[in-house]
Amino acid sequence: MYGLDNNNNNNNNNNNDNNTCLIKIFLMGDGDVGKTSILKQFVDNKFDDIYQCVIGIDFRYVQFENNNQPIKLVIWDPPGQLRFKDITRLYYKNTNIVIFVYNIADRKSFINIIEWFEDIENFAPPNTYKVLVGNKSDLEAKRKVTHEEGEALSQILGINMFYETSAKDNVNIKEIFVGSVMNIIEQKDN
Ligand SMILES: Nc1nc2c(ncn2[C@@H]2O[C@H](COP(=O)(O)OP(=O)(O)OP(=O)(O)O)[C@@H](O)[C@H]2O)c(=O)[nH]1
Ligand SMILES: [Mg+2]
Repeated sequence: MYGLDNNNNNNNNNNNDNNTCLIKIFLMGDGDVGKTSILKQFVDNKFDDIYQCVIGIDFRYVQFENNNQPIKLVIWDPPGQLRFKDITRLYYKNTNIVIFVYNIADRKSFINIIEWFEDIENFAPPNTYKVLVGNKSDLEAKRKVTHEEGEALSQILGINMFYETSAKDNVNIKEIFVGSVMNIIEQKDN
């Protein structure tokens, strides 16, 4: 399930442990929704108010253990402006998990999830595990998308998991990564 392999480390790391499970995760969504902030909060436990424009596709490695099984995540973070470009499609061609991110205070970013989703349906493996994330949940006063709408969209699209998060306040950030990874590992073991 979900295209998971053991022992498929590439040459970008020095980890030669054959038992390591490598999981590829791809963040996706409009510019300014908070993809880089979510990744930074997860990996570094930090949040910046200042928006830093990233030109290329960035990635981070995270390693942890589950029942003595080393798990390595490689998380790809493309800028939203690289929308539907062949270059980004190359990265999600062999992804295990896609995290679709919108901003709960920006309705357009929510509507655009449908287009991001269609691109994944067309170019990613059919068994890709999908997560929908409504970020910036701390901006309650500026909310333009209800929690129910997020949940409904995830059901309509057949998305596996839905969360509202705040990269700023560190709400549900660990859950989206660890929760989805644990789910695909359980599926694999069954
Ligand atoms: N209030 C609030 N602001 C956030 C949150 N997450 C990100 N931001 C802010 O939103 C802006 C954009 O965040 P980024 O993480 O750079 O957004 P992005 O999706 O990576 O944008 P691109 O790389 O252009 O696609 C920054 O000013 C962040 O500080 C959040 O949870 N709450
Ligand atoms: Mg970014």
